[in-house]
Amino acid sequence: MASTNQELARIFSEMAAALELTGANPFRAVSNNRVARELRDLTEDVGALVAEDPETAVARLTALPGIGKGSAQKIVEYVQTGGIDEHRKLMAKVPRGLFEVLEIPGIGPKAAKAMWEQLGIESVADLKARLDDPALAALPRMGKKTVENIRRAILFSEKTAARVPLGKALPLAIALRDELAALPGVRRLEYAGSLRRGCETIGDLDFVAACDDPEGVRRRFTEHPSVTQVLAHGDTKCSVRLESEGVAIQADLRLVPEAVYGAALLYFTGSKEHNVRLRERAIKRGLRLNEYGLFRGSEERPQEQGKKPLAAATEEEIYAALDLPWIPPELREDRGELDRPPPRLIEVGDVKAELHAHTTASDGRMSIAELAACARERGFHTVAVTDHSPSQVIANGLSPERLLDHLAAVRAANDEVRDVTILAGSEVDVLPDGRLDYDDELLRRLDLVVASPHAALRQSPAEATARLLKAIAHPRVHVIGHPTGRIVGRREGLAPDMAALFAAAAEHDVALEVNANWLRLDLRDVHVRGALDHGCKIAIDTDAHRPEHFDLLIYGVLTARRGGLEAASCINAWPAEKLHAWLAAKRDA
Ligand code: DGT
Ligand code: CA
Ligand code: CA
Ligand code: ZN
Repeated sequence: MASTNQELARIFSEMAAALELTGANPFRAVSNNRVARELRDLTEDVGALVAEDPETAVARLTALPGIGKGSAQKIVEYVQTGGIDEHRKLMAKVPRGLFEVLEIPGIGPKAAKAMWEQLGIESVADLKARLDDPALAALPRMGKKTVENIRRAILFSEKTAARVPLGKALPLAIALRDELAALPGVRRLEYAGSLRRGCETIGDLDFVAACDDPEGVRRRFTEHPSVTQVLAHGDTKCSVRLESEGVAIQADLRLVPEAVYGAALLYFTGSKEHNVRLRERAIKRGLRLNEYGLFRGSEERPQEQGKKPLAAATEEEIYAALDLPWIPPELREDRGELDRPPPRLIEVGDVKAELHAHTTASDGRMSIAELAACARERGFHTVAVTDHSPSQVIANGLSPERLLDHLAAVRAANDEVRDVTILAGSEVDVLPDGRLDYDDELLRRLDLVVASPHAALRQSPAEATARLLKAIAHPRVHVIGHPTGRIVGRREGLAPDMAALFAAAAEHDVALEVNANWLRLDLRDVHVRGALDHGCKIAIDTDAHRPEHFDLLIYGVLTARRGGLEAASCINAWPAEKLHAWLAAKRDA
């Protein structure tokens, strides 16, 4: 919960590791780890607790099962002085890099200690350099096979230093899920975790399954062609590393009885913070919630006492027993989702228009007719041609003359088709000072203006705010495209005063885009929430340059769902008449 707790948890974990590496009494390491775990799960902020009254805080902390007087006093010391003396002393004894060595799967404290003391290995880089040294394999409990596993683990961690983007993780997980779900005897099987919540990046994949033949599913999972290493192969949990089409990611599979599938799915979907809220709510009702179900009473592990849960088979019945409606996974982030009825979130099937797409006139690969065919295939009533403006030189942006010709071509193509309306629009650059890249006379001739920032994405927040406010206030602008210009995990983009943008967009009746390309997801989830709180309209567009880009829609929809978007606030989900009337009103104003 509060970051002081997490920071302290990290410090106690570090002390535990350092104690092990220096060969201290093992019980001291164990007890520090227990404190770390307590702190991680604690819902009260220890910072506030200590600030209020240190003595009460010590009493409160020592009442917790894993925290003794000494540890409680260290917690107070940290809050009052910003550090813990013992931690500083321990850290001075152990090289920093050894903690990273400990992170490598398969290397425990004893092994790391031996590498350090006997071979002088102080970092992952040192270890990498010694992988072929027979002295490494000759260390106690090491051996050639372990060294090979370490080598693979190091290579893998280099590949997965970054989290995997949603757009790479989802297709992989869907393929694996569908393959496993088709095995005989599988009753329920779904991906859970951050992926089910639609997060923009994914740490690892989590699957939950209930089946009659667990061994068959376990085998297919651990022997899957994309598996490069099996990390765990137990009765109820298997972990593997997968590599497929340039994606490297860990995947966990949990096998549970069908009767508790809902409880397991709920638990492993998370988020952790949402789960904490649910458990608190259960406790207030004299109940206990864990991955085996919702139980009466307050015992630690009621399932081990042979107790029958009140609810466990489905998520719906667990929420219902907590007097809650089922909450869509995308909202399970402890952002107030328990305190208001969940909205009817937008779905891919609600989207009936693509309002940001490129043709061969600028940097797209589709003709106008091909673009229209893609829209028709998806049952859309409208598609907008929005090629780039002149400033986008590399993207072959259209000069005013070329734009006029292009508009005529789009209108001619529109006259040829019956079932889809092809709108003549433009993706106009918002120049660094907020002016648009075409003059007002030309903009007036367009059915739709998407105004997007592409260059000067490192300007100051104040400049970015002024720039985007100016574009929003322009009377011809319908949509602000990818408002910040960020690229997930690679480019931060603009950092304008978002609340000011939302207020202005609501005032000027300008829609803000969720660009569905998984590299962008811009607006991001929390921005969507902020925009909706201000009464803004949202557009979800794929920014298609090729036919297959229409399939990116799901990522924009997931992001918008995380922000709480309902179909009514999404202009792409409006009926044709409503959308066309809204667009025309700006042009005719
Ligand atoms: P990721 O993998 O980093 O993208 O994020 P998640 O949310 O998938 O996290 P992960 O894979 O560590 O765990 C999956 C879910 O399992 C998580 O969202 C909630 C649940 N979970 C895991 N560990 C804990 C825990 O220590 N406490 C609680 N309450 N829930 C946990
Ligand atoms: Ca995960
Ligand atoms: Ca996991
Ligand atoms: Zn574009």
